[in-house]
Amino acid sequence: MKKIAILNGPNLDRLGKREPEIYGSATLAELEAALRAEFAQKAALEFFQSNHEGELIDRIAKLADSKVDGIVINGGALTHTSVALRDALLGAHVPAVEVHISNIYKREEFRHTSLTAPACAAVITGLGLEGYHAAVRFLLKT
Ligand code: CA2
Repeated sequence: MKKIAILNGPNLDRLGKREPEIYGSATLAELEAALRAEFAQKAALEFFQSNHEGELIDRIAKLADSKVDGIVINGGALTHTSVALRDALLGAHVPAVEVHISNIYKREEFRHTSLTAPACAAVITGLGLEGYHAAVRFLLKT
């Protein structure tokens, strides 16, 4: 069974608790439950959220060492700022899909640039939480 890690960056622990008009009303725990329900028997899912850039980088390195099969990453605002996160993904040599709940291209201009996207096989933006499901489905087929 393939092992897929789902990583969420800064402030995504607030999902469902603030700004439902942008990010919806489901919590991160509900997202995890929905993914576990869809992929039970199909994938071994591992979840990690951190508000700290270094913790995300450390986790990516550990996942690479443990030969994870794929990474789904919503880097939150680090997407737009973090060369270090991009380097961690590039160095991991693990297929990754970047997910954004909102459509970053319909929002402020500073969100239109993703530093991490070039380190990923694909980017899904604006599908809401369905983007995470689509990302796992894709990674299971690669
Ligand atoms: O649309 C996305 O998924 C984002 O990655 C979310 C980031 C934002 O900085 C990116 O530009 C796009 C922000 C995550 C904050 O999430 C919250 C969720 C609920 C309440 C407050 C923040």
